[in-house]
Amino acid sequence: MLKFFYSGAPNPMKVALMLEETGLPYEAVPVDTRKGEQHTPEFLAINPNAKVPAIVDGDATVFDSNAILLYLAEKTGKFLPANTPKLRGELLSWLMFVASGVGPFAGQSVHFRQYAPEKIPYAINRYMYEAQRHFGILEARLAKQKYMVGDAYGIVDMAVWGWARLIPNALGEEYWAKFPNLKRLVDEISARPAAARANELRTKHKFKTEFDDEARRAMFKHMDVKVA
Ligand SMILES: N[C@@H](CCC(=O)N[C@@H](CS)C(=O)NCC(=O)O)C(=O)O
Repeated sequence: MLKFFYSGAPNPMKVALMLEETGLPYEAVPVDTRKGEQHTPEFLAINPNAKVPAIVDGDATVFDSNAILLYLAEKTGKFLPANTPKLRGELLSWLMFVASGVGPFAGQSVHFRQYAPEKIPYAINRYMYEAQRHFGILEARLAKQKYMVGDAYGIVDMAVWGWARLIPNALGEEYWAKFPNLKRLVDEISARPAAARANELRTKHKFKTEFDDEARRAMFKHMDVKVA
């Protein structure tokens, strides 16, 4: 059976949503990143980048959330647009845009706003600006069409859901007002039974909730190493 290595964080949750949407049977394997379980040799053999999510499906190992979304969509033939060059081009562009832009900038915005030991105005301003700029590009797209690619709900919408629902953490609660179409999409997806099941999954395993020294050492390794 397909194994899904996960935690309750945004990138694994997109994959949980997709697994629940497809109905594929899977075994959820918790990786408690606040306890450092992402750094074990067994997990590094699955994802050398020491992050969740990852999946093992027979002899296929896939890491990085949007790569997994595409793999599962191709495996099942579900949640993909029609296979025309135009829509395929849009699918790949938006999937990579969410992976390389939206996720990292929103993630850094959360980091500098909430976790960095010092509040550095330059860093907070840069990442909030970039996170807003990226969400604004999604918002403009969704003002023109209901879903991100083509005319049906698909894997790019799931990728967007993973991060856009964290807008209150990445930017602040009041920012929803700037992104009404993103909010519409997030609300629509969150109301789906598959999203409810994906959210429920994290309650099935007891992940560490404290963000203490052990968690900081496991997730912010740069704090112990001086490179600059
Ligand atoms: N590009 C990767 C990023 C994965 C990622 O950053 N995962 C976070 C959770 S959302 C994680 O595992 N953090 C633990 C750590 O950084 O040690 C993806 O899209 O899957």
